[in-house]
Amino acid sequence: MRGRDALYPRENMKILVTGGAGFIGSNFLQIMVPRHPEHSFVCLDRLTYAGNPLSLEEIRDARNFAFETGDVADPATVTSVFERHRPEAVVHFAAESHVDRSIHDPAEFVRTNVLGTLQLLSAARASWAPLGGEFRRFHHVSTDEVYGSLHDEGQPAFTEETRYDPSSPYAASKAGSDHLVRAFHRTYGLPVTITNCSNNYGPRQAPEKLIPLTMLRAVDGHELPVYGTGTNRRDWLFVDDHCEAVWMVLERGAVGRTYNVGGGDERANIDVVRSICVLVAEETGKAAADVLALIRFVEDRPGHDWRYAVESSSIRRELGWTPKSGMEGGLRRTLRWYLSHPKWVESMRSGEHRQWLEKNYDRRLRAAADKPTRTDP
Ligand code: NAD
Ligand code: TDX
Repeated sequence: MRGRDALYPRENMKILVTGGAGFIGSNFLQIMVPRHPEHSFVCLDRLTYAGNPLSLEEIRDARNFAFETGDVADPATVTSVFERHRPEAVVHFAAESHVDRSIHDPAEFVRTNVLGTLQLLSAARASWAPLGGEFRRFHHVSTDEVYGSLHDEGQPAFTEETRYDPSSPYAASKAGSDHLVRAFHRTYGLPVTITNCSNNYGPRQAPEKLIPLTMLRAVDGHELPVYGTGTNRRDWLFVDDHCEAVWMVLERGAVGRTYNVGGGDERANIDVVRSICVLVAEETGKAAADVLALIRFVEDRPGHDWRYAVESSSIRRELGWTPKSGMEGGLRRTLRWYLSHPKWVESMRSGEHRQWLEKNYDRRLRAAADKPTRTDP
């Protein structure tokens, strides 16, 4: 389906991908750079604790790929990237993305997520306005967390019409960025699209998010922190399925539209953690009971959203997207990737990561040690 709004027939698009050294951005580039030799890709990334050049090793020397180190919130950097590379499309992944860090340092989230998005929108507007915006696209990658929390299991999943009600500073900053993207479309006619996706997992995710944190600590025999009672629920999607959704929307999504993207695989955190324990035991030869015994229920995340579930019928119906990976296979693939990339793991777990573990977990784990161990919520 190549409608009036289609990105093509442009054959040689220059696509600016922000945050491409992070989890989802690097998986996106690893898929799209070799698949689309007719396009060229420029990655702009500040290489924070979440970004890693090793995540782009396989495509580093590709003819249709270039890398720029820089801050999306710095106007001079963004202007210079637009002037030198003249991108015709932007896929905006760059963000401070960790809810727990946003609780400790909300200002950095507003700077990168709100002001960074504003700088990119302004640069795209300035660069594309004289060309009328035809065949230009600004795709903004956002989250289901903008909708806040569902409160019981019977409540219908988030749709594109659900009212924004963000809980954490992270979610509030992403909500702010979504509003700016829509405002640039309504006010200046910038050709934008947005996706709001549920929780991703897969290779190259920074080891402070639940799934890689649990996998790597279980392999090392360290305690596994589960917030509260572990009954909070998330809707999980394998990262490649998210990347395909973003590409479909970039290519064929209607201008001005938002598409929700969800895995439709909703699980309680404690069930995810237990599945990982069993998987780690299978893949490493440990006894499952020993790995499961590492679980600790620790002090809850403040403002912890209870349940996310995303209704993705628009993107399924209109663009034909459907997730391909089931969670059991996806988790095993993910664990095997971490086990076979020790250099990457080591580079992500250096100094800064250790400080984060101390700051977020030491007190919680000490308090949990004073209570009798529980294996059930
Ligand atoms: P990530 O934290 O793994 O990666 C973020 C990347 O952005 C890193 O490479 C980092 O170096 C870069 N970055 C941070 N600040 C920057 C700045 N000021 N300038 C330039 N680069 C900067 O994040 P992720 O999990 O890959 O998420 C990517 C996007 O997808 C985010 O916008 C996030 O809100 C959204 N999202 C993530 C999930 C998920 O489950 N991870 C789900 C839905 C939506
Ligand atoms: O140590 C932990 N223990 C724990 O119980 C951590 C790190 C998390 N959790 C819980 C909190 C959440 O209910 O696990 C769940 C998943 O936590 P995260 O991996 O931190 O993800 P979440 O907070 O759900 O946010 C993620 O999905 C939406 C991404 O980090 C966001 O960028 C995305 O927008």
